[in-house]
This record gives sequence, C-alpha cells and structure tokens, in this order.
Amino acid sequence: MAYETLLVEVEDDVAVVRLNRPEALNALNQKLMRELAEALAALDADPAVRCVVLTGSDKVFAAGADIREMSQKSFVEMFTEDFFTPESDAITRVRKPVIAAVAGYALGGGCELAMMCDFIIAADNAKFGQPEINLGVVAGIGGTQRLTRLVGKSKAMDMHLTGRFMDAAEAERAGLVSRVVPAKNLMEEARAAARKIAEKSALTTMVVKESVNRSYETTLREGLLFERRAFHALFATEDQKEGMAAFVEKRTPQFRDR
Ligand code: CO8
Repeated sequence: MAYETLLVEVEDDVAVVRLNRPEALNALNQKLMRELAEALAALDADPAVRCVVLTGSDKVFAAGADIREMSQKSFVEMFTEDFFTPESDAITRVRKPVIAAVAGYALGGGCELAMMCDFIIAADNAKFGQPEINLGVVAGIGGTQRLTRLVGKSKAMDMHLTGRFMDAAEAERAGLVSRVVPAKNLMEEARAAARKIAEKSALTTMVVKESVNRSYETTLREGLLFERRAFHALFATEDQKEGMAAFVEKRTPQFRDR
C-alpha cells in the first residue's frame, strides 16, 4: 500500500514506518495522521509483521502538529472535527509492539506520538519538547498526561510551561526514553530490538502490552490482579509449554503463537 506521507517497509517480521513530510519537518497534518492510523491498523492485521518501528528522518522525528493547517481553525471546527482524536485513538489501539526510533526533533505532537509507542529508543541527537505554550495552546494528544506519568510532575510542568527542549541524555535520565544510541546506529538498534521481540510468542507480547498499559488505567491492587490472571491464563497456551520445556531441555524455544 502506497502512502503520501509515509514510507512503509517490511523485512524479517519487522515493519518500519517512516514519517515522510520533509518539507514541513514531518509536521503531523490530518492526512498524515489518517494514513498513520490506517497503516498501523493494516500492519497490526498483517501476519508477516510481528513488531513495528515508527521513525522519522535522521534530522527530525516530527516537529509537531502542522501549525499552518491548524492556524486558522475555529473552536467549532476543531471540536466538530474532533481534531486528531479518532486517529490518535486508532494508533494507541495497535496490539503489536510499536517502538519509536527518534532522531532529531520530537516536538509537540511529535513527542506525543513517540509517547504513544510502547517505548522510545533515542539517537544521541534527539530533542524532545512540548512547546505548544509558545503558540498560545496546550498539548492536545496526550502530552500533559503521558509526559507527566513518564517523567513526573516537576519535569512535565517545566517542559510544558517553559517550552524548553530536553536532550537525549536528559530524556534517558528522566525515564522518557528506554535507551540512547549513537545517531548513526539508531535504525540498526531499533530493528535489532524489534527482531528480538519478533522472536517471542506474539500471544505473550500482546499480554505484556496489555498488562503494562493497565498500570496507567487502574489501582495497584486491580493491576496486580489483572497481571496475575494474565499470568495464569498463559498456562492455557502451547507457547508456555514450549517456552518452559525449552528452558528445561536447554534449547531455543520454537513459539507458534498458540
Ligand atoms: N508545522 C508546520 N510547519 C512546520 C512545523 C510545524 N509544526 N515545524 C516546522 N515547519 C516548517 C517550517 O515552517 C519551515 O517551512 P518553510 O521552509 O516553508 O518556511 C520548515 O518546516 C523548516 O522549519 P524551520 O525553518 O523552522 O527549521 P529550523 O531548523 O530553523 O527549526 C524547529 C526547527 C525548532 C523544529 C522549528 O521548526 C520549530 O520550532 N517548529 C515548530 C515546533 C512546534 O511548535 N511544535 C508544536 C506544534 S503544536 C502541536 O504539536 C500540538 C499537538 C496537538 C494537536 C492535536 C490537537 C487535538
């Protein structure tokens, strides 16, 4: 499937989705958000894909929502169009693991999009920010909520109120990104992480995602119960039998997603 704003390639069980609006630093317009939601839904349903890497270019992941497209909109238009809500919801509904590989700027909606992914691998030239305050607005697709959960109130307030950018080292210290790698190795590292995930049982990876994401939605007691039920339920799968038998027999497991 060809897209106007994305490049998609699938190799070795891994899909790489590249945001591709170089003329606007990959700014997120409605076309891109719709195509991204559509592409991710298609990859989620594609048996040839076991993990997805979402990335931009060497210089920019995404410089935020498209300011030109939004600048003249009224409240009524934003509200009735439900601007970016259906697309954002669709992106967060993907059940396969999605890794964000971020080089350069991930600002505003770009930072929010990266945070919708399951984890972020950052190049050492990455810069994260929520500069919406400089435009007279606030983050609109999760920035005040997800950044606060990831880095805590103090740093989230700092980022949203000053609009300053955070470099990759600070983002790693703060827990926004899982690892920082040299910029030239970003895609190699992201693909290797994705291939490692692709070797696991697809059933188990989905359960891991559901269980970790549950921690955002519920109390500790309920989350622990959810996790325990998930753990017990996996004993109904062939992959649990295979995984444990392979350990005992000192061999590599052959998972079959059953
Ligand atoms: N939207 C549209 N065009 C953009 C954007 C953007 N977000 N960012 C950059 N561009 C365009 C520039 O206008 C310029 O175009 P042209 O060459 O035609 O003049 C081109 O990209 C290159 O940009 P610069 O010349 O500015 O490049 P620099 O290297 O000097 O600067 C920066 C790079 C620092 C990234 C700078 O471009 C910048 O500050 N961009 C804006 C960042 C920003 O404010 N992002 C937040 C946007 S608001 C947002 O994301 C809200 C999300 C929630 C929406 C959902 C609502 C429900």
